[in-house]
Amino acid sequence: TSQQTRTQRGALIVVEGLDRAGKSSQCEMLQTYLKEQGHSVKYIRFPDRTTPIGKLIDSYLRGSANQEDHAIHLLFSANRWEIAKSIEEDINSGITVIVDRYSYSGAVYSAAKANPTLSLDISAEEAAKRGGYGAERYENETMQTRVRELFRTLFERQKDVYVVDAGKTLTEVSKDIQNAVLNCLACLDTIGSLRK
Ligand code: T5A
Ligand code: NA
Repeated sequence: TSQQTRTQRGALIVVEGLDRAGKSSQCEMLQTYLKEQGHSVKYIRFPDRTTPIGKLIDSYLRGSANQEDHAIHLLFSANRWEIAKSIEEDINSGITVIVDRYSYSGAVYSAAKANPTLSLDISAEEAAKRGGYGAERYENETMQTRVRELFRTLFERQKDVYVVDAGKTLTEVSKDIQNAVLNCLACLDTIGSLRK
């Protein structure tokens, strides 16, 4: 590949966790940090409530509209597919994309090699103390406790998943996330230079 100019692709950084675990706060902080480090970064959150499909999801979550369970599941999926292509293009052009919630078997994973997934782990009780909790459909202890269990089971044997204790302060959580991401980006650089 000596004649070709190869763009170092961006990383796809997935942040998962319970409702109010602090995902959006941490994604913003990580975006700022990586920009300061000289990376091109984009931040996307799901559900993206601004698209036509996103508006349906939003009214479902706020309880002002009902949806059949399979239908809402597909709407969440469709909401990701709407912009999967543009995420893939961004990654291929060297932009690191931070996604606030994503399906684990997402479309763009095959395009990428080092994909840090950060799971913001917090107890349902701790999360319930946070601002705005309880406003949406799934924000109750029974649901969140079950979600936490399922995330743990799903992520248990996954190599690229960093479980972060999201019950700590904003700054502490942010430091843990930065360390995990720096490890992963270093790994990405190694892959990039081995390829040359
Ligand atoms: N959903 C979503 C599905 O069912 N299927 C899907 O496919 C997808 C994509 C909405 C719902 O949709 C469901 C899951 C959800 O039930 P969402 O819009 O991502 O999904 O909603 P939330 O997960 O609830 O996102 P939030 O924005 O409400 O919570 P975040 O992003 O986890 O938390 P954040 O950063 O907004 O922080 C919440 C509050 O806590 C404070 C913040 O200042 C804020 O007030 N906070 C802290 N306080 C103390 N210490 C810390 N370390 C703190 N970190 C944040
Ligand atoms: Na929520």
